[in-house]
Amino acid sequence: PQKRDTRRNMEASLTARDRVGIQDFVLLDAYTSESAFLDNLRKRFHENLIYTYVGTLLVSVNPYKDLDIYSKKQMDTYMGVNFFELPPHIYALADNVFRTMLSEFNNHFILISGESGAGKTEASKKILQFYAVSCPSTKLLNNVRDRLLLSNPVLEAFGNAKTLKNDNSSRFGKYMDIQFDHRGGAVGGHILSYLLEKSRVVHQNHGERNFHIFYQLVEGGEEDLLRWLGLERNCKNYRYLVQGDCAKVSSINDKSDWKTVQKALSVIDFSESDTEHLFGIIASVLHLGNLKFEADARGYATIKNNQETHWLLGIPNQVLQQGLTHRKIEAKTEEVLSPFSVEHAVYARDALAKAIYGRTFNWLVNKINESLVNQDSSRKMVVGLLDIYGFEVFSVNSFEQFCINYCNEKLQQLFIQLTLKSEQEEYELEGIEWEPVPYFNNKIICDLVEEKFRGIISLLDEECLRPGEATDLTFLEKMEEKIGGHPHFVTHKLADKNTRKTLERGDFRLLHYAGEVTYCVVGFLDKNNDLLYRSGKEVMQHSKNAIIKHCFPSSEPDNKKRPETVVTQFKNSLVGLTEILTSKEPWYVRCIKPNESKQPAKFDDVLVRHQVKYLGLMEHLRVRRAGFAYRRKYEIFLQRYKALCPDTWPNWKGTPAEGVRCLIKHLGYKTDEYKLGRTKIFIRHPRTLFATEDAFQVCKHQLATKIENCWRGL
Ligand code: AOV
Ligand code: MG
Repeated sequence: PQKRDTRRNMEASLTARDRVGIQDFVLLDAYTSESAFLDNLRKRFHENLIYTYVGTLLVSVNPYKDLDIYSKKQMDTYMGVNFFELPPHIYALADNVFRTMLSEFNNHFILISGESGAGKTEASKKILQFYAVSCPSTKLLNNVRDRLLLSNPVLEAFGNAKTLKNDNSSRFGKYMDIQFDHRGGAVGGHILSYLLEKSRVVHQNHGERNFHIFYQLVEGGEEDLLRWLGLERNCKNYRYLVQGDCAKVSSINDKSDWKTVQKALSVIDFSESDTEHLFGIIASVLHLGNLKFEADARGYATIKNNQETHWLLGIPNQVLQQGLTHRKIEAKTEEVLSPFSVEHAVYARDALAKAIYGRTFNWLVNKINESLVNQDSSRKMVVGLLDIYGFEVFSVNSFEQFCINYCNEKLQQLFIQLTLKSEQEEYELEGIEWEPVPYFNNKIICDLVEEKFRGIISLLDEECLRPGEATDLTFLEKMEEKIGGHPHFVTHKLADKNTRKTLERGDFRLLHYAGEVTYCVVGFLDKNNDLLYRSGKEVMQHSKNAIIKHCFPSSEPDNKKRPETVVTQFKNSLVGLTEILTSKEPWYVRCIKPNESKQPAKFDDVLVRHQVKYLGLMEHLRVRRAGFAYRRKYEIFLQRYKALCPDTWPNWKGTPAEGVRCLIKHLGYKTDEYKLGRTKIFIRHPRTLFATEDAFQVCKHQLATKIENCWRGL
């Protein structure tokens, strides 16, 4: 009753439909018009109603200010209430996923998408927080809950950074399984991380920062710790921290974030020596960045200053010096050391810094996973949360943006396949009358990037196999030759007169589903090869730092066997991710960025309209509106609700389809509310199913009481 009261109050305060718009686009009168869609979104945004449904899909517009809608009280309000009965909320979605999982004993995932800064990471955190509060709690479960929650600040510290688009931009992809037992207790978790943007360790564009953890350590680290690490409390002193010229960010408090991370590490089972080694590595990367090289009389590199690095890494100074200034080459029967030029040594130093950081990040993810392992081996169900880097376009875009935008292209493809494509195919398959809704299928762009032999990835890898001969420019020429005619690909040479003005000679442009992006080809080969000299690797094997020792095992295959290129590894990991996702029930949060200046209360029509378009929201709405919100196999539907009809309870003798027909007749379903397909029942509106579900709950309760009374009587 308390919940119903809250609901009534909310409804009362939300009476003026004109003011607050409509909470589900499916109910919008002029539903096919993009302007009406936009009007509704804008109206609600200005009333601080950032969430709106399209059926069960949640649209979220970033408010860029703190709203008082994430309190414990709000969580309580949304717990266990039917989806459409309260104003739209991320908690309603989380709760609905949770309860569906519990009633159907299956696995789910929530795909959170939208461009950089649209609010994906925030949304994923809200969902996790909701589960942390709403799940049953015991001492053991609370322990898991705390670890799940606290894995976030740690991973964000090491994997997020300020970019021009977002002060807390995810620079890695994250997929997290939250595991539940049959009662709904959170019993464990597992995180998969995808391609960390390692290049940021050694280079940041103007207005951007390195990963948060570096600034947290320098700003927040205790005096003793800094002294021990040989660091000074001044970011300006470190070459790896000054290139973006914005060490201080008003929205970020590095000092207090440092404290949060410290606390989190202790909860996630990090021993004192783990943290010592971890921060030894972070500091050593900073020191590594400050290493300077000089040319000796023969023009070879020697190290000018080297105070702390070797000590922090636990590597003899001589060994480190040699490893940074020479490479090992195999001659016929012996190995010879070939000295580097200064330029070459700088390159090798940066490569080593990136490798150290990248491998430490992977170690960190593994370590967190160890602490989240579910101790109970009984069957569990999962809700997967996918929060990946959003589509991004900067004034100069490089290999990193190419990978990130390719990843978004793949997720859009998955969304299309799971909603627009399969939904429409299912109606056809089930023999339901259907007027097809046309949509833009971005498969053509995915193919352009990943097709075997002639996709961009294949061409890039091919060039990477020709060291000495191939350059970034030959890669560009190869693309022009092989895919020059593709409608989504253009270069300076291929462009018409007008477009040519907007392209440099070393650029190529892709027409992504979310817009055009011009990539500068410089660095593509190098970043894709991600070469780390063997001597650098071997030097690391001397380390006394336990994490480094673990990250650079001596059994690692050397350069003789060619490792997979960065983009191919990434492509394969995305194939794996797609497989994980398609085995689960999908739910969607589509995040929208209201303006480019990160300001509250500013709704840029052109920007939002563009996102509504490319996120496929209008098409999704059309399919939803004309289609059916729910569908269940006859067997499953009958099994769950058969107790509601005397003819089907306790056992129905005929076919499941006949049973369902009998059941819904008894329940009084109206003919326009449902359709019967070949294997499934399709229900148009959620409210129909909710009414049935409510009746079922009452019936279940009555049955339980009856049984209890029986026992008492006995
Ligand atoms: P992203 O994950 O989608 O971008 P975030 O979730 O990091 O974007 O959101 C960017 C910023 O917007 C946050 O740091 C908050 O300041 C603000 N914000 C987002 N959602 C909310 C909300 N619900 N309430 C209040 N403020 C919010 V990227 O990781 O860049 O693709 O790679
Ligand atoms: Mg993010």
